[in-house]
Amino acid sequence: MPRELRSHNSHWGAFNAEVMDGALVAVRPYPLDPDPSPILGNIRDSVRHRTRVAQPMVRAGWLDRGPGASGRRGAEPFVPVSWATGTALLSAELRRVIDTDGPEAVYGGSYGWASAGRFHHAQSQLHRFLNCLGGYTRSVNTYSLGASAVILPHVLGTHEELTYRATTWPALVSNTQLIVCFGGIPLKNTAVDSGGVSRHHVRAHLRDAADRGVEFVLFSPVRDDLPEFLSVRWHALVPGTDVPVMLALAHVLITEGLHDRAFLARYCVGFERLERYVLGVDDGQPKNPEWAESLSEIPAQTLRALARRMAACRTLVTVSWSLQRADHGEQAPWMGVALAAMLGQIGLPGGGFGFGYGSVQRVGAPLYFGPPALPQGRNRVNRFIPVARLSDMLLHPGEPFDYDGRTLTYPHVRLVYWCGGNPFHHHQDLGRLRAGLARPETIVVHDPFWTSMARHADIVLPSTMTLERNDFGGSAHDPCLVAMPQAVQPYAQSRNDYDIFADLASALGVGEPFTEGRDEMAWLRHLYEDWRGAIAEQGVSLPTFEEFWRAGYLEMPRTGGEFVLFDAFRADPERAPLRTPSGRIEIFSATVDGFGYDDCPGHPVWREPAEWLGSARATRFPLLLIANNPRTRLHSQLDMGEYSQSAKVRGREPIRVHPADAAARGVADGDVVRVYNDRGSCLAGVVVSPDVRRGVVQLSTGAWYDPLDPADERSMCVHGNPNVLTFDKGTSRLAQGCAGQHALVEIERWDRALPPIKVLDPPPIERRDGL
Ligand code: PGD
Repeated sequence: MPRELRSHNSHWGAFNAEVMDGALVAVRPYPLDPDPSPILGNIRDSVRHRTRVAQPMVRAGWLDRGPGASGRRGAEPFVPVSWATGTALLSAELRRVIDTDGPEAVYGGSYGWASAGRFHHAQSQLHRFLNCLGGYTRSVNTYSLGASAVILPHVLGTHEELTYRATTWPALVSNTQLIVCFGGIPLKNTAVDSGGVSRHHVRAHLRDAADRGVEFVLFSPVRDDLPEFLSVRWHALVPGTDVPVMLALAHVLITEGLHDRAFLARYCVGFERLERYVLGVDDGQPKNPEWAESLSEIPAQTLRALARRMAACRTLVTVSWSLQRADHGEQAPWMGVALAAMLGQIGLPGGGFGFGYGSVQRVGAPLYFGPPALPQGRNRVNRFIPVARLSDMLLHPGEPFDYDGRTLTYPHVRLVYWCGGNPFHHHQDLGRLRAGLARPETIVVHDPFWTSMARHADIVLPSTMTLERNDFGGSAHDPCLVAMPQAVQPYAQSRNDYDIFADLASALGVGEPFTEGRDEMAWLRHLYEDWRGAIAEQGVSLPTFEEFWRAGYLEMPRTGGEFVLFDAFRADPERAPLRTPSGRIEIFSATVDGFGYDDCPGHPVWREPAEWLGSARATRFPLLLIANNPRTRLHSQLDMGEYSQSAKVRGREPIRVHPADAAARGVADGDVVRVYNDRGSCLAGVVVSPDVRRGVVQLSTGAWYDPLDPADERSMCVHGNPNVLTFDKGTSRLAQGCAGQHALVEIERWDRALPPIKVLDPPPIERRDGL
């Protein structure tokens, strides 16, 4: 049989699927990709992996006792049912909930990245379906950018432009002399972008920067947050103390007269308020380098010298997205902007402020025409939660909460519907999440795999994997729209989310509004041709759908040249003001100040995080855990894949430990440790490494949650999911964002027999006749 190549896209790279005899035999990176991601190595074995969901499943207790029988979610067997039974049960349950409590009783926030195909985009499909039924309670913002999405519009009048119009890499590399990176530019994250990546370009840009002699200064507890080929001065600060370091740099600039007064007067408001704070006029505490040293452990002299150097050359201050995924996460990007403003280089090529270089591939990329998207319809329910307040919503219905100057109320949710996301991956304090998930009357999940969220559902509907359907993938930050023709047959009885929703919609009397009479290929053709027509109106001619589908890859023209962030504002702040109340950079925001939040006042401040190495709690749990995004997979996706598995230590997620901390605990490379605090515990496999600072351990997210005792909400995870340890608290009353990066923990060697990993096998299945 000849081998066939099918073009395809994933969030971590475009590729050709090599198919023989109907089976996927290899995954070949897109030939034009200069730096393909090894994460592609997870795909091949996952397609027919035993953790695929084979047919619709219903939790035994829900089937026997009906909705509301929640006591043993996550600890009961599942009963396989036919599609007809599954559709009938679920459509009746949706009707019951909506008729009894209205559509707002359905939580359809369904956060998650799902897959790169834009038509089969799982969240859009779910939202379109629920909108046909009257709407749903939604979520706002993301786990990626919970705090910055709320604070930065108050400060800069925009959040999006920091990503979409960030100074492009060539403009940056050829002008910058010094990049001061708070949180680094980790290459592992740039492997990934939502919608797909056809060319991984960040490594090449960084190499270019190295060749040009750009200086890099890294403030991070983890050395490889910048690649080793750069000339880097690594300052391994105490995690969570970036803001004191920035304040101290500001202190030096002010006291030595190095700040750009003219820029601050013309382009900013409220600098005087920050200045009083930095100088300690009101609280008696100057935020000088000695003060910052006492918190961050970075020598005062180092900070003084750095501030002088920053003022003397073209300097970019970058803040990674991870810094705002922490308690008081609003402060680091806000103070980063203020520091850059004091240097007076905002709006100049290679100077000013950068946010999220190294957090995904798109920051610093040019813009292309964004791909076609499925219309989601209109949500007639006006209830929402900030996305990371999921457990609060489930545990505290009817109670008030603060958000961006408003007091809102948590809705009474009866039915939770998840499609294309995994809260057991992305949410904090999983013991608390499990308590929350015990509350709703019904939980529905679509997923190709038996993820933990699927295991905690009542009705599980098996979705196809992306290679089992037709689609296209791409993003506005990538030059290629990729045709994704079906490569292999659907696994067992799995079906496309679209077809599942079409049947449910038809059973609920909204079949026509949902499908508009189209099947999968008719939708693809329709969305593409509509999109092509809109682009033609801008004078750009693209191939027909048939031509695109045959070619597999559509190389797109750019919609613009190089960007310099805020250059128009700098050129003429009267004609191109920012969309803030003052039209200028709000170093002091009267709006935020007016909200009266003690944990997010009117200008950037240092507030102690709930957990850091300086907390009293550190006497009990003396190590600071960094729970960052993983290197060997995207989030929790395809954790069973070959590449992700290759990094495990005795089957457990690797945890990096500093040699001194390892020695103090009698722990060596290759040992398994129990990582614990008073919220939970997990096992992890030790990698002793000097690349994390002393007092810090690093355990990435994404190992599938695998409780030793599934009936115990706070059971130890035997696999290494760090979210059993993280705390579930909003970043502040302003943004209520995810603060999952940090938690205090302790580790101890695990000398007992290693419990088996169960999550890489299906849960117990109880076959019954006639269903
Ligand atoms: P994924 O693992 O990508 O995680 O959280 P997110 O929920 O996005 O989950 C996607 C799920 O979709 C997988 O289960 C996959 O199998 C499924 N899926 C894929 N394709 C399809 C499909 O076509 N249909 C259906 N129905 N399902 C599909 C990510 C989130 O985690 C993010 S973005 C960030 S930045 C956060 N980061 C951190 C962090 O830094 N630290 C901590 N502690 N926690 C975090 N959580 C957040």
